[in-house]
Amino acid sequence: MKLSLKLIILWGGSLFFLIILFPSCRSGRESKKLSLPPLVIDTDITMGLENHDVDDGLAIASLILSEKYDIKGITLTFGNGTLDEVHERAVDLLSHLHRYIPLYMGAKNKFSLGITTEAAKFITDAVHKYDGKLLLLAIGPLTNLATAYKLSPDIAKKFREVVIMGGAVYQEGNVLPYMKSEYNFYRDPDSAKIVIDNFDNIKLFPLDICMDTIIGAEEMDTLALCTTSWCIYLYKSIKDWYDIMSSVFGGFYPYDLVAATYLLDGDIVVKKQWVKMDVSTEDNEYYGACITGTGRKIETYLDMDVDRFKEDFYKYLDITTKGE
Ligand SMILES: [Ca+2]
Repeated sequence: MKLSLKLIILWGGSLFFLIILFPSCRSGRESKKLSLPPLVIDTDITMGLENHDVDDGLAIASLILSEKYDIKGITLTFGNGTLDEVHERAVDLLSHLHRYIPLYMGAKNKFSLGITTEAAKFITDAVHKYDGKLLLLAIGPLTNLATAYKLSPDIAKKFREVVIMGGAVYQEGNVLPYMKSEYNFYRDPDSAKIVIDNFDNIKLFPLDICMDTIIGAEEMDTLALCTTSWCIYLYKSIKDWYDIMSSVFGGFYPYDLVAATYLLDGDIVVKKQWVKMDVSTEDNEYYGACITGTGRKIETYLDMDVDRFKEDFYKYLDITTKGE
């Protein structure tokens, strides 16, 4: 918490400096921001941390670089790493993108459900402030969102969209040994169940669509040819994970980036379905699994246009080799 506050104060200072020096920039940028849809990102980013997944970093970067949303805050959760690791990685990414977005510390583990954190508080406040207009992209365990719901149950009906990467509906999961559950839901099934049972306007991106393609050798080779400082940082941040995953899968699955790309280009989706769904909290091989045929109908995204997704990958992550 201290670090994020410090950063906010530091960047707040820089922002003040820029506003004083460049008042014309302020008016242009602020008027543009006013017309953009407000978005909160709830994440367990670990991009750049050795042997850790990179998809949250790609998701956040694409949303920032697109400038299609007014990102009001990023709420942090345990998941791919510890909360402190996640915070450190979020600070690192924002520093490299030279962007100021407030960070809010959230759940340390699944037992944080129901314990008020600055993340849960921020989510409830933001939903009330932007009543009916706020979008949320949830790309980690759902503890922060479920805790926000416990603080203020009315928020469940007040989002414009709650875009979630989580669950495995018609295909096997990605958690050993049973492969019934998907990782985000598995890390906190109670919270996933609260969200699936209660929130309106959910757009669910399960493994069914998020594993339609991989980021493989072609994408890495193209990224390596891009020589902007951003591309160099990005390549360095994801190479280690690519090397680990490519030996098994030929690349890494872009999971969270798929959900983020939907927010930038809804046409990547070619198949969706309303699926009756419950989340199992039973302490057996179905722990955290999606159980279909029971529960509420959830708008579930199942297949993507892979070529279009790959085009968006380069476009929204500013990967260009033009003129070189
Ligand atoms: Ca994630």
